[in-house]
Amino acid sequence: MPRVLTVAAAQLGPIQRSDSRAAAVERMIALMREAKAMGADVIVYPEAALTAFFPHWFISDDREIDSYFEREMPSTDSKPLFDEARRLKIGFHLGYCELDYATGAKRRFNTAILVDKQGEIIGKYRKIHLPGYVENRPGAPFQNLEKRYFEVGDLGFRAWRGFGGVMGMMICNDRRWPESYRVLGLQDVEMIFLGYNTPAHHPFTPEHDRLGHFHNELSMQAGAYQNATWVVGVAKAGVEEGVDQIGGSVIVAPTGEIVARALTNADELVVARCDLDLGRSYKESTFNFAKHRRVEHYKMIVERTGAIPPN
Ligand code: ING
Repeated sequence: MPRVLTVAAAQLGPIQRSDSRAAAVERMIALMREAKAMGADVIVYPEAALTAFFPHWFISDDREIDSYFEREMPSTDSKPLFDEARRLKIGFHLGYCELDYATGAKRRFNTAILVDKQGEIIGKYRKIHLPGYVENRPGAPFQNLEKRYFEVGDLGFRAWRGFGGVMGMMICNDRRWPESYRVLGLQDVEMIFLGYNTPAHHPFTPEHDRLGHFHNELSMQAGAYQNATWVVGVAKAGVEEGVDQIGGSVIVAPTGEIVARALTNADELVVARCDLDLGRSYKESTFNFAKHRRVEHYKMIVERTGAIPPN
């Protein structure tokens, strides 16, 4: 019996600072209803889907920074999303900014959760690869202050059983790092959900601008193929607080092929029927890690120690 999951990538257009969380949730619920009508089992929302991507500008006031974070999940504003998902019996992946007090101290994370069709949180991930920098760079047209506003995720890359398969998560810049996929691949992941906020312009390396979409797809197609897993990448797109962000949401098969993609930079649903067994033949042949992968024989020093590998 094939394990086919109908997946809806719910790309969002910009969310401005003046837009309320309630307005963002309303947009997400509209996409959720459309996804359900198309038979979707799970809907995937972007990174930081409840608010504007505030790491793009400098905020000095601590309380103002905290205003972009959720103190609990479901939060008051996101509860309607959980309620509607439960009513429709559809699962979802949601990126949001998390305030955590579990250790007694206040900690801020760039977080994502996976919620099953009963509205229960299956798993949580906190972004590990934080791009950007800590100190404001006033000369730049916009910032990336994720290293200032977030701590490095402390939950690792974990896979969970859900939706009849093995599911994993990562967030945005994580998709550019092969380790993110491989750690999940070593857990036999079959589908990875990720959201992103990716500017079209790179202030400090403008020569990279022309390859933004190529690198977006390359990263996810390589990760999918080399770990025989589905990858669902979902953008927050369009001009958000003056920063033009790429769209390009995609659903990538374990073969590395893009099976569906967004055509706009607005709210847009991208739907595909995903056979969770499609990666099996690769996991049993080309990417049979037990048979072919030889970590103990890799002569290169994994950490950048400057050592020249023996010839
Ligand atoms: N954004 C960007 C991303 O990784 C970036 C930052 C863009 C880094 C391009 C390097 C190159 O897609 C987030 N939020 O990680």
